[in-house]
Amino acid sequence: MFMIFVSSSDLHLLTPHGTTHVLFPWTSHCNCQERKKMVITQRMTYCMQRLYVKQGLHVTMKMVRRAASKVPQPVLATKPKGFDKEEPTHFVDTKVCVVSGGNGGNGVVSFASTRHKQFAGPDGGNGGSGGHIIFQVNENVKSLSKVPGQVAAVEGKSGAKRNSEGKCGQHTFVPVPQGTMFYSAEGKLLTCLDEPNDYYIAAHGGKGGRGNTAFATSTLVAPKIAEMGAKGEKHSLQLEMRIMADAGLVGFPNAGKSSLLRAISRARPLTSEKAFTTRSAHVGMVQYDDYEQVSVADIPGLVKGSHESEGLGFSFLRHIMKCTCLLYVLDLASDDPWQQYIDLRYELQQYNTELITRPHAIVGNKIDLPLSETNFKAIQAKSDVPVFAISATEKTGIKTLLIHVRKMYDDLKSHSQPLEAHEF
Ligand SMILES: Nc1nc2c(ncn2[C@@H]2O[C@H](COP(=O)(O)OP(=O)(O)O)[C@@H](O)[C@H]2O)c(=O)[nH]1
Ligand SMILES: [Mg+2]
Repeated sequence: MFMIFVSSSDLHLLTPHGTTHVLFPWTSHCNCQERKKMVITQRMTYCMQRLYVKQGLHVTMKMVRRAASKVPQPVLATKPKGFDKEEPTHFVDTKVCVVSGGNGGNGVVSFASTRHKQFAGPDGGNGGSGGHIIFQVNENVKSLSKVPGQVAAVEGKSGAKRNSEGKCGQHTFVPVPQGTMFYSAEGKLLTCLDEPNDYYIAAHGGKGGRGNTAFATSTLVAPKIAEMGAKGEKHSLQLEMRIMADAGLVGFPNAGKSSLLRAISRARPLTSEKAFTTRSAHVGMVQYDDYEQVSVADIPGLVKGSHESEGLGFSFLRHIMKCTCLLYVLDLASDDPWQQYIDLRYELQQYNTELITRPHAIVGNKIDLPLSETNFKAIQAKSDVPVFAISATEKTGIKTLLIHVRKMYDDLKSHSQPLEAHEF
């Protein structure tokens, strides 16, 4: 029997004699998009037909399609981390930014005087316009950490004699992640950039002033007036990301959320036995062998009464609002992990009832500790959602969990409904 299997770089065929043939080298023949989607292209069919004729192998398109539609496997980092940076960089999902458009250049008063004509009339040029501040979606930007607190555009240059126009100021482009929402200082939603390459002109530059040539008329042949350039717009904006991560880790302090994020990605939130070690959200990317990436957020621990601003308050419940699906991380070694789950759901429901309707799964952590096996079985019996037993420090059960996370992600993507933009 022939078997086809797809690796991250090639499509292989395994013959009954145990020899493998590279059917299609993805990396050399497909572009990035094709590789990502595992599209079976015309080029591939041609490649396979050639191989069929050459080696007398019977390969049907159905076999290839079945191989290509296999479940994507997570790829966990095997190399040690490059450098041991213990100062973690946290995720920035909101930012205040003061934007100011460039001022327009001034128009000038000037009179021409040539060799043959001493008073040759006005020749003062117009000033150039100031640049705009433009926020543009860039798919490579994942957080607002690089957005500066203040952005000022280039000013327009003043005009000059001989009707020379001043140079216009260049527009300043600020890259932002997809799904960035812009609020005015009063909290009014101005716009949301949802599509790739969408842009928003946040502050217009001022128009350049007119030089005295523009004011010359039949009755006023030598005007001594010119305009000043208009001032650029200046606003204070609040930027906020609509979606922070595809999956959010929700749990009480010390459940092992940060340890889990460290185990599945290259993010490095601090872990410790002390409660509230993580004080800001961290996001890590989980890689899959079909080149897809799923972002997972470690959200600081909730406590009972978080919805009434107990513990670290609701700022983290706001973060949870920005995760498309939720993973409830429970400490299986604690006395009653099921009660933890009920309490967590209660806190989320009190904050926003929509939160508990989001796709979710239960992750029972610390399966390596005594008593956890019994607790796990008890949760499994009570729960109607998938329950996974893992050990974040021993790295057991991680792969099964990540395959399920990918399934949730794919389901959500296939009927994707953008999360609602909300007013402050
Ligand atoms: N035995 C064991 N300890 C764990 C496991 N996961 C986390 N811990 C420990 O639990 C403590 C709290 O972990 P941390 O990731 O900081 O929890 P967080 O507050 O939910 O982020 C740390 O001392 C970890 O070493 C696990 O799977 N097994
Ligand atoms: Mg933590």
